[in-house]
Amino acid sequence: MKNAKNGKHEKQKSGDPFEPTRADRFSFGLWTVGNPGRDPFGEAVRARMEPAYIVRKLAECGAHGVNLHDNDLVPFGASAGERGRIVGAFKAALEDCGMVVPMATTNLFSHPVFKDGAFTANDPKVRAFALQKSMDAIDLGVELGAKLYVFWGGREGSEADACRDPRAALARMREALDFLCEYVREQRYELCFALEAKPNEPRGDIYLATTGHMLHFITTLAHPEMVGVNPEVAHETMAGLSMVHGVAQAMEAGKLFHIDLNAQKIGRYDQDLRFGSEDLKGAFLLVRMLEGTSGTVPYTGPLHFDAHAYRSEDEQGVWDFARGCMRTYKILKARAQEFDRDPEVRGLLREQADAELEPLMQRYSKKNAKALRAASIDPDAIARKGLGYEKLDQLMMEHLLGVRS
Ligand code: GLT
Ligand code: MN
Ligand code: MN
Repeated sequence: MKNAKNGKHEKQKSGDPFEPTRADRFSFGLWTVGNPGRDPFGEAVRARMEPAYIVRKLAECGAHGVNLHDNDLVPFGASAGERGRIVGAFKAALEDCGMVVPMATTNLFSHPVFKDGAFTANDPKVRAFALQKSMDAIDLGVELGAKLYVFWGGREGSEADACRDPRAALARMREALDFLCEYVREQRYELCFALEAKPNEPRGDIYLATTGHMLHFITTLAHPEMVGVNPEVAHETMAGLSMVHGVAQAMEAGKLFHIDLNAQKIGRYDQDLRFGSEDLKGAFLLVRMLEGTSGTVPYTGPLHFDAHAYRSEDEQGVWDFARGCMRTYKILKARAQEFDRDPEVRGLLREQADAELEPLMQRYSKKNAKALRAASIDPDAIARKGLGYEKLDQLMMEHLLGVRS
């Protein structure tokens, strides 16, 4: 519905506390709600939607942002004239709906030229083409107002591992990112990079398989301050890892620049399911940490849903899916707030303190080491004491199941 004062599309206030608003910073990719349901075994089940239409529908659902790959908007090989027309129409739609583009990225995986990777391909012409395409896509992202730029190296991997030493792949990846950081600096763009890991699919193995690998790799770059991570629930779960622990490490390092929220069953292909629809406990703990409801510093960046509707759905199912992602996030946030306010939970979580021992462990000195050695500690007495984690976890379950608030 159009606001009479500013003429922009706006959602009506419903009084429903879980209804998403612009202030929630929720975003979707054009490729997410626009996913036509094609998979390796079957054709598309939904028609293509125009980017401007997606923007309008996402705004109606309460999202504040829309993200894109270069070719989600401008077709591969489009002329300068076509690009200008398409980008102009898209900007007008954004303006009309009061929507923003928080993040942009490059499609370095669909065209067959990238069959051996992009930045890590053995053919220098492919690597050069990937850099050309990335510089153009960065210009596009900045033109649309993006402050973050994601690199997901979907094709940067191998099946026949003898084709290249993985160390050469890492060196090429570093060279490409250093090159693009310099490009951004020279253009004076206000843009940071976020690296997204995935262990496999579409390649047998993808280099830099997890958020942890990425965090170390960033320290080897020429401009580590410009580069952070974009962890995805599905990808960390595919690797059999805890998303919450990976995100915690990224937050602690000041490197959580962006996040891809979705859901995933362990041991499956990349499912990109509606946020919270699998592993509800993991989703709860993730939202609790992002929101800092236990008193820690919250994440304040974009909350991006990198997911898509089931293949069983028509267009209505796509918008049900989008609303579902956002509502579940907000419901989990409310549950996490209640959980961390619960006196019984607080009692169980009360930090154990030891005024004598803790100062001795904070920093090594000969004196501290001597005093620590002399301290009397009874390991058997400590071992006999239960920690109450069964009770704590059950309390969390009951908050989650809505019987305790
Ligand atoms: C692709 C992938 C996602 C990435 C996107 C960014 S594209 O859909 O599966 O995980 O985040 O390139
Ligand atoms: Mn995924
Ligand atoms: Mn992703």
